[in-house]
Parts: sequence; C-alpha cells; structure tokens
Amino acid sequence: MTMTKEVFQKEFCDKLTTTFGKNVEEATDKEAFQAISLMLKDELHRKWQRTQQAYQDQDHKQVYYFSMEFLLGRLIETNLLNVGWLNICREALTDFGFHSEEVFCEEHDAGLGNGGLGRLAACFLDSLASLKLPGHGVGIRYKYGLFQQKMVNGYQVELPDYWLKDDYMWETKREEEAVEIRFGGTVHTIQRDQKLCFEHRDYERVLAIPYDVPIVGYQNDVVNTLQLWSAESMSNHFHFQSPNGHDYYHYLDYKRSVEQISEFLYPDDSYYEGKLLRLKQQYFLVSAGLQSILQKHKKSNLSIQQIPDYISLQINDTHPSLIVPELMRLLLDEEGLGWDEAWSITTSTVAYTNHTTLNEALETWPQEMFQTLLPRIYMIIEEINERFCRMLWHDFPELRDSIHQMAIISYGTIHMAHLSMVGSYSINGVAKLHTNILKKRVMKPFYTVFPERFNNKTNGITHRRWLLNANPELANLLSTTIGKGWIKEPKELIQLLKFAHDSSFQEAISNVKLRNKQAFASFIYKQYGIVIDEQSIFDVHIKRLHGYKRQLLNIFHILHLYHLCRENPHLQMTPRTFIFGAKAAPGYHFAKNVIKLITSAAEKINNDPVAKDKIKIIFLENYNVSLAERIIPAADVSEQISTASKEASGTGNMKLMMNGALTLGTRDGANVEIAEMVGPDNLFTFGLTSEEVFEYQRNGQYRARDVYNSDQRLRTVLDQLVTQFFSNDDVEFKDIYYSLLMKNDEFFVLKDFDSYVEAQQLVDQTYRHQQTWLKKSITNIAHSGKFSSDRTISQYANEIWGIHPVEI
Ligand code: 26Q
Repeated sequence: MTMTKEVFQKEFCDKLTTTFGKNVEEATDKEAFQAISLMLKDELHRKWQRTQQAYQDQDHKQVYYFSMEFLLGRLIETNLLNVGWLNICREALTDFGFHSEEVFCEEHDAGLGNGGLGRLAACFLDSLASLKLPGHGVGIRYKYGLFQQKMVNGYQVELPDYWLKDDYMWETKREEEAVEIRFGGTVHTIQRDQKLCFEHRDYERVLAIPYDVPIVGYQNDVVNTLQLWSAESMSNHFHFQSPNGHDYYHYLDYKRSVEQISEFLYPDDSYYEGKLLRLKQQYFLVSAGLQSILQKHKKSNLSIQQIPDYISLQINDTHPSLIVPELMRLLLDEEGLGWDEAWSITTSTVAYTNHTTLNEALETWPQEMFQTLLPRIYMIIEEINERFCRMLWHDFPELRDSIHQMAIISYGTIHMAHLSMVGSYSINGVAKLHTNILKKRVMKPFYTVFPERFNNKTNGITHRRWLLNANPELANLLSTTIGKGWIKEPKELIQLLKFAHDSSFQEAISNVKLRNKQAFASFIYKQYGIVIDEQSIFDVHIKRLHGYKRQLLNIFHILHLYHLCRENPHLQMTPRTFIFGAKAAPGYHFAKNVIKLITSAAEKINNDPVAKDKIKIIFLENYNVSLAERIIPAADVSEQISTASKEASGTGNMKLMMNGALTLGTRDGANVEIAEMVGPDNLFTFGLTSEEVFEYQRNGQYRARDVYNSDQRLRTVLDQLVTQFFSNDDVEFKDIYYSLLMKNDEFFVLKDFDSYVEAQQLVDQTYRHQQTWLKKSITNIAHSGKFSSDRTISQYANEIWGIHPVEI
C-alpha cells in the first residue's frame, strides 16, 4: 500500500492507542516519536527480510565493514526519508499540532564513535544500502557512547552518555545468534591422526550477543544490517559447588569483568594507549563478527575455499586487525586447513584502510599482555611474523637492514599496522595526499614489497544526510533550479555552475543562507542567551580538539583582531561570529587547556564594548552529529587549518563545502582535492606545504622563538597568555606558552600565523563583495558532488571488493 497522509495519520493514532492507550491530544513528543518509529519498524522489517532473502538466493559476494566505531547520530529522519514518508510524516504531525523537529529530537544520538573515522563508517553504510550493495557493518554495542561534554566555568567536564536509557527503537536482539569468545587460558600442542593440533584449555568464556540495526537504502527497498555485539556472562561457565560461597563470589567477579567489555567507547582519538580492556574489546568484535559470518557462509553450502569469492572483510584502521590471526585460527584449528591454504584465503579476503600517519596514534601491544590474554592468537602472529621476515630475507636482499623496522613483532612489541599490511590484499589511504605520504614515507618499505596492494580512496559523506536532510531549504532550491537528479546522482550538482553568475540565483542562495543563519542564531539565543548578528560572517571550526588541528591558530588570530579593535575603535572589519565545537579526550591536558583559552577569550571579548558589533565567539557545548546538522547549513567559512601532512583527509571540510561555506584551509588531506575541484579562486589557501613541514622536521631549522621575536602581533598575543590578561590566574595558560616557545611549536602555529592572518583578511574583503562571495559559494556546492560517499563506495565496490548491486 502506498503511504498517504491519511493512512499515516490513521496508523499513527492506532499505534498511540495500542502502545500507550492515548489519543493524539494526550500524547507527548516522546510518545509520538515512539509511535512513528514503531510504524517504521513494521515497514523496515518487511523490506529487511526480503533483502536478506535476495542476498541468499542470488548468492552474491558480500562485504563486512569491521569498525570499533559507528557514529550514527539519529536515524529517524534518514529512515523516514528513505522509505519515502518524510514529507507525509511532517505534514501529518503538523496537522495534529506537533512540531516535527521537536518530535525527531526525542531520539537520542547514537554516539558510538569519536569523530571522523566513526562518522565515515556511518556514511559508508548509508551509501552501501542506497547503491543496493550487499554490505554490512560489524561493531560493538557500547552501553555508553562518547561522553557528553558539559561546560562548567569554561572547562570541559565529561558525563556518561547512557544512550540506551529509553530503549533503542531501531535494534533487534538476536539471542539465537549468540557466539562464544574465549580469553586467557593455555594452549597445548597435541598429536591427533598424524597431525599437530592445538588445544585451548582453561579459558574464560564470554557470550557475544548481536543486536541488529536495519540500514535503509534511499527509496530502493534495500535494507542492510549493522550488527552490534554485546558481551554477556555465561552462568553455565561455573559449577556452583563450594559450600562457603567462593564459587558465587568468583562468579560475580567474572560477570563484572565480562560485562565491562562492551561497557563504553574509548574516548581517545589519534592517541593510543595500550589498555588491556581495549584489546579485549578488539578481539571480542573480531571473533564474534567472524564466527557469525563463517557460520552463515557454511549454512549456504559454500566451501571454505570459496570464502574470498563470497566475502570481503574491510577493517577500519588497525583496530580490528586481529581479524587476520582470528581468521587463520578458525581456518586452521576449526576447519583443519593447512597453513598455506589458510593464509591464501585470509590474504585474499581482508582489506585494510589507514586513517592516520601520526606516530602517537599507531597501535602496538606489549607482547606479554597480548600473550596472556590471547595465547593462541599470539602463536599465530608469531608464525606470520617468522614467515614474513624469512620472505623478506630471501626475496628482498636490499631490505635486509630494514627487517627489524618492518617486523610484526620486534623488541617485545606487536605492530598492528604491520600485521594489517602483511595480512591483507588491499591497503588504502583516505585522500590522495595521504596515500602518497603512506607510499613515500610512513609505509615506504611495505610499498616496495607490496606495491600492488596500495591504493587511494578519497573519503566522502552522504549528501542525503548532510544536504537533503540537514539543509532542506537549500535542497529545495537546488531541485527547482537543476531538477532532482542530483539526489540519486550527486555529480549532477555540477549543473549549478551555469548559475554561478546568475544574480537572481545568487540572491536565492543568499536568502537560504540567511534563513539558516537566523535559525541557528535563534537556537543559540535559546540555548546560551547570546545574541549573534545574522549579518556577520559565520566562521565555523568544528572537529575534535587536537594540537594538529590547530584551534590555537584560530584563537590567536581572534586575539590579534581583538587587539586591533582595542587599538583602533574605528577599525574597518566585517563583523564575525567565530563558532567552535570540539570535544577533547578526557586525559589530553593540552587540548583541554585550549578549550579553556577559547572560553576565556569568549568571556572577555563578548563582554567588551570595544569588540561589540565586530567579534563574537561562541563555544558550543557537546558537539555531536545532531549539532553538526544545525551548524553546517549556517556556515559561511569552513576552518580546515591542520598542519600540512597531519590530517589524513577530513570530512567536515566536505560537509561545509556542500552547504556553500568557503574553505579557509591548508594544503592538507582532502583540502587539496577540494582546491583542485573548485580552483584556487574559490577557496582561501595558506600556510606551509606538507613537503615544507617534512623538510623542517628533517633539518631541524625551524625556530619558533625567532618567529615570536620578529612578530609584534605574536608577542602581544602570546604574552597575554602569561600576564593576567584573562584572569588573576597567570599560570593557567603557561603550558600552551611553553609548548610554543620551549618545545618549539610542534604544529607550526607561529610559523603559519602570518600567512593565516593574510588569508583571513582576504576572507573579510571578499565577503564585502557579496556577488563575488556568492559566486564562489555556488561553485563550491556545484563541485561537492565528487565528495558524496556514493562515489567513494562505488570505488571501494569496484576496485577493492568486487561486489555488485542487487535487485530486490
Ligand atoms: C586507538 C586505540 C585505543 C583507543 C582509541 C584509538 C583510536 C580511536 C579513534 C584511534 C583513532 C581514532 C580515530 C581516528 C580518526 O577519526 N581519524 C580520522 O579519520 C577520518 C576518516 O578517514 C579522516 O577524515 C581524518 O583525517 C582522520 O583524522
């Protein structure tokens, strides 16, 4: 039956009655949300079943995207859009006196990720389903997602994110598909029928239970699966016999330790610490996911040898890299294959994506901790390492001096990136520049050994969430101008180029932006009681807080502008609202200090009449996917100012560009490709190149103090950090001061300052010529189609996975 508003309203009322015993007048927003999601669930489950049937019947190759993070955000709007009910639902709710936005806000964000890497995984699932591709996600059902950030006196305070408190409407628990995971114990080598066998004894047993979340394709009847695993204890693991209660207390200890496994998401990104619990999480994910995939494969009467023809396993960074030895273990110990055959299957099935070249983010594990927790897996890694090093010795004599740098295990440490490269058939970076840095520098010897494995897949974002849903006004304007084709073929946005100079289209674009800015301003007023000028430039810096992302450079420029205002009350400048959103890892002292600097500057500048009508600073609390959806449509300027070479790709840059913001950025990550697409006139580029950064790192000739000494503007700004400028506390920001002057400014903030100020001046001047600005803005939207994750996923499908669309 096709959905109409009348049908929707009737079913909605029925759901309210049968679920809550209420009519529409009595129902709360939350009950309305639940009623709609129950209606959706009925519809989705029908399509879900049909899709799974089709995948089985047509025996297609399927891909499984293994990731420790899936940063889904809310699903209600995506699901409504994709089944084709969104407009009907909005109208129906309005008729009944609800505000649809408020009803949708009842869904708690699923914040099962830190930032870029987790959100990328979510965009990929959306594109897989929308392209009718048989691809699924495998992750962990953390009880607590990424912490909620609360600002207290300008400081970040972390609160637990208990996102499951109202039940998660989209998940289905599949108890019958539970599998067992084994930790610890000992491995015994025994002879059985002339064969060496490995018997694992005295291990701890953990039950892994999958919760399935449907991933709906855009109006195409496809529903794929995101399988999220939860850890539970097994009461039959213990024999309760002891009369003194010892068994019972042991059981309670065991139960607590097991339930910890899927308790919370580690809140660190780009910084790695070798915690035992994190290792448990990683093995838990990999072992549960793989066992269930192999069970299904065997059920469909396919042979073990056919695995590479029917399954691809993509690993999202090294976090799931234990998939390599775990697949080996299952093939050797459970299926009885020999080493060579098992290795050939494994290395034709696993593919690896790298997301970082930062040294401090590379995963390694201490051998002893690893061996105690995963004794059999350790043995297998040892064997992989032996064979790999022996191969290097024989086949690459020119690399003999590098073997110790390439080994998977060296000096008591296990290197997960090495394991991932050795064990997979594809190794990809996430932007052209990043992939080249991998090949030429970070992974150079591996590129020599496995040149055919390396490839680039520039990241993308789902334009359905980040344009169609987040910015409906712009989406409508685009559709009335160039037709609706861009929704299925985002590259069609290029037709907008014809209208870049069209003054009536420019005006329409300008009006949409203004309305989005007004909506955001009224949200800010409601939330923070701060009035912002809708005519000012909305300058947006939203991403995790990290040294290399250089929020510090931004705030230094603002402090410099403020100083100019104080010196000259008649300063000519386009009014600016500087908007920040960022979470710092809870243990990252420097990053938290930068947050405090931003909020201290905001406090001072926002309340100084000298800066009134010129500068406002907003630090948004608890930046997350839903907040991003509000800010991005209102942005004029997109701050992408990482130290060149450090940001693998960035994806916020793509979201902002797609919504008409102009990039102010370094030649880093995907900024390079954005610049390539739009041309140098349509964004603001500044700063050192990655080659220059590498050269300084090599020759050690950068002297931050010299830059400080020779630039009066920097002296003014830096000295304010340690002279009671912000408060009586003159030591609060001394660590920032020292990191720049004593530790020689690792991220080249001072070095790039001059170039950044100049670029910012150009932004100011350009904005004054609205027509020029609008032309640039339209050009950016026109070229943003390339950055749809549909393009990215098509490339993964064709060039890595070899999977094809399925007709349902
Ligand atoms: C590792 C070990 C222990 C605990 C945590 C971690 C961990 C968790 C998350 C390490 C890294 C991350 C996240 C990394 C990340 O988000 N990287 C970003 O990935 C994006 C998608 O490819 C890129 O656009 C960004 O440039 C990159 O920084």
